Amino acid sequence: MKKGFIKRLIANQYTLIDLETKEEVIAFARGKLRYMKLNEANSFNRQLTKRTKLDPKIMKVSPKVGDYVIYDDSEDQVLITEILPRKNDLVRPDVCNIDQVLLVFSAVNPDFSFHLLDKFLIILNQENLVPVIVISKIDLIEIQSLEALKRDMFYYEKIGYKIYYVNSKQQIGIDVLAHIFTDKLTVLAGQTGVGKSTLLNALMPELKLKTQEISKALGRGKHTTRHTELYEYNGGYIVDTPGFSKIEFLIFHADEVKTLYPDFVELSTQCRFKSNCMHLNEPDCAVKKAVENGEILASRYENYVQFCEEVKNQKDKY
Ligand SMILES: Nc1nc2c(ncn2[C@@H]2O[C@H](COP(=O)(O)OP(=O)(O)O)[C@@H](O)[C@H]2O)c(=O)[nH]1
Ligand SMILES: [Mg+2]
Ligand SMILES: [Zn+2]
Repeated sequence: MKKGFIKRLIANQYTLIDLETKEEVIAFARGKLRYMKLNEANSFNRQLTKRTKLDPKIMKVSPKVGDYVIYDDSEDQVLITEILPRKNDLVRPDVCNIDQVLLVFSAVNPDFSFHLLDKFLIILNQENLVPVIVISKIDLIEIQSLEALKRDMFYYEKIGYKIYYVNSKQQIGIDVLAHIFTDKLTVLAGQTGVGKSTLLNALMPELKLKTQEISKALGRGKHTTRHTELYEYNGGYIVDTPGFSKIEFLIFHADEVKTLYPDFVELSTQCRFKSNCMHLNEPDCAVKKAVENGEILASRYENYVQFCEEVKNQKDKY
């Protein structure tokens, strides 16, 4: 029984890395669908169960980039025979087993938004994805404004998030970022124009060439050909296409929001109503107290209240 890791998919052809020999193997999947156990109630799972009547624990899916698979090379054509359980799963990009998401925000142009940051953090938390926050274009912001931003961002550092500041154009802050990719599969995310491509090029100057070669090799059909690829970088992998281009909640109940704010969860043991406290209008709420005395960033709480509203209002849509 040989195990491999899928690093590339072009049309129906998979490139595996054998886990033992580290050699590349070209493989195919017999038929289109495979069985897989989904162990978590993530949104991917919810989407599938909405559409199908199958047991959500056993689904038919195709292998995809990021999968660990069992393959059979006893015949001429190497076949993928089984997909090992996934720890998480994305549709755009079509990649699974992601270790971290590089959340890119620009300091300006577009302006930094705490609302967007908190929203991304909720969604990633819900999908069991670990964020690393990168703030780009620090060369375009006044020094005082940058210091004010860093002061606010210190709150996020305190509650456990990693934050990096870069100027990708002049390669500033890139060196310290480089080590975070080792042994990990990383996806980039962030609004258009925040500097994701520029950051990737700063990390991998050879990348531009590579993407050009690939589109040439794929020719005109590139828009219709399925193509997902991982780039090797510093002992890890980076996904070639950014994710979360359209970010929307897949939260159906307002009381789920509080479970996705780890800082609030920790404090809720001190709320009168413990984990039942919504931190909105309840008496003796430790979260509201912490907001009042400045221990919780005011914008973080304001966004929380807004998200609860948003989730309540979207109910009509479903
Ligand atoms: N001054 C400055 N400009 C940047 C930086 N990062 C990106 N840009 C510029 O911002 C614009 C959008 O960057 P791009 O990488 O295409 O953003 P993407 O849409 O997230 O991929 C481009 O004009 C970049 O040159 C940075 O750190 N400093
Ligand atoms: Mg881009
Ligand atoms: Zn509370």
